[in-house]
Amino acid sequence: MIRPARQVAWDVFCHVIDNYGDIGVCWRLARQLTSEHGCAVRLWVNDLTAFRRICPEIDPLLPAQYAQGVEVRHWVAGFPDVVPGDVVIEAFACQLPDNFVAAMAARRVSPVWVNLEYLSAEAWVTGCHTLPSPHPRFPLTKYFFFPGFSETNGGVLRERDLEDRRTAFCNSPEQQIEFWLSLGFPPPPADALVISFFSYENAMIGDLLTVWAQGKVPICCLAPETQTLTLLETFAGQSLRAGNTKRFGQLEIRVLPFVAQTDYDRLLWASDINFVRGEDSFVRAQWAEKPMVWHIYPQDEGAHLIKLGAFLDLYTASASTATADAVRGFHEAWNARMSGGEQPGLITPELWQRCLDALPDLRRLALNWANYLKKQDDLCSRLVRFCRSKL
Ligand code: TRH
Repeated sequence: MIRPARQVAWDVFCHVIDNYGDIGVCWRLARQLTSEHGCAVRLWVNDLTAFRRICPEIDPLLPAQYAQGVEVRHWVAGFPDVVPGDVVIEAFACQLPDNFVAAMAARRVSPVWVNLEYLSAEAWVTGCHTLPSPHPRFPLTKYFFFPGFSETNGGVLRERDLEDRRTAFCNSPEQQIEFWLSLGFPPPPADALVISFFSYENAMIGDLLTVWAQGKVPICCLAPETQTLTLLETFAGQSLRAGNTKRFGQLEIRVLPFVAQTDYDRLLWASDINFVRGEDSFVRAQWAEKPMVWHIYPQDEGAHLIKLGAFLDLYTASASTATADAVRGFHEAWNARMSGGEQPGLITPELWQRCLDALPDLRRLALNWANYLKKQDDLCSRLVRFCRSKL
């Protein structure tokens, strides 16, 4: 491929381990590098089928294609001999192909090599952010880039036009109606609390849906068609698929199709509360400026609970004790895992009621948090600046 002169060439490597967060983050980054920073981005992805779910224009059968200005390459075994770009990003410590690393070392000027790490609010992140690690064999240095929630680390992804797009959507009943119809549903009932519901297979889903069904507040639960469908079906006592609407007391469940990433943002903006998971939906819920519940990706020996606690400490720092307790209590229950597996029975009507009572405060908290984050540079800008300083 011929690239225009002076355009910095980036290779971004994404190894999808499971689900959609790895590609979710890499795809956002690749688009932003291209559209906002004028970079020529080649995105290597091992699983184009997963990619297609968040970006339907991807053809999983093509070894190379362009999508939204990004060159997308299928990362397969038997990696081709290509000339590495000026910057190489390995996302989430994915292992680069050996011949590619050798080609990096063979370049006249070594590429800037960055391992884009997982997002964490833990304090140690700042100390490790941008630390170099020399390659044991080649004259190459890899830098660790840690996303986070302060000026002293890598920040979080945020497109330049995100705020404008969100505001335009939230102020436009027409756009919202069009959005609901595009999902195959009418707008939710006006008196219902609208909850988007994206989580891992959490044994407490049934308990929570029961609390909602038997509660006083009408709830419209928007559940994307994912692996949690089986648990929803167990609760419903019937099979479910995208397009279904089912009613249980005060609870209406709508099973949504899995939508493109840009539409997922709209879903978060259109909901009153967002249940999210992993990394990317978790960040997007923060930009939606709505109360949220995070189902963190479970790690061995409960490491994720430390990560969860670190985030909640920051997120609730300005909250009243009652509000902070409601947030923490619900998150602890939703993320509870004992050595034998998840613990049903922790989600109670009282726990949920504490959240409902705190809702006005939770809305303020979400807004304050987003305003705090908005004062900082976004991850992509920080990454570009860092890489430029090493070029
Ligand atoms: O899917 P996730 O659980 O992803 C991951 C992976 O498990 C990964 O291995 C782990 O390392 C990481 O989490 C922390 O959750 P996440 O990060 O929220 O990614 C989901 C993506 O899917 C996000 O980009 C939003 C997108 N999405 C859509 O595009 N459409 C949809 O309908 C939904 C529900 C999500």
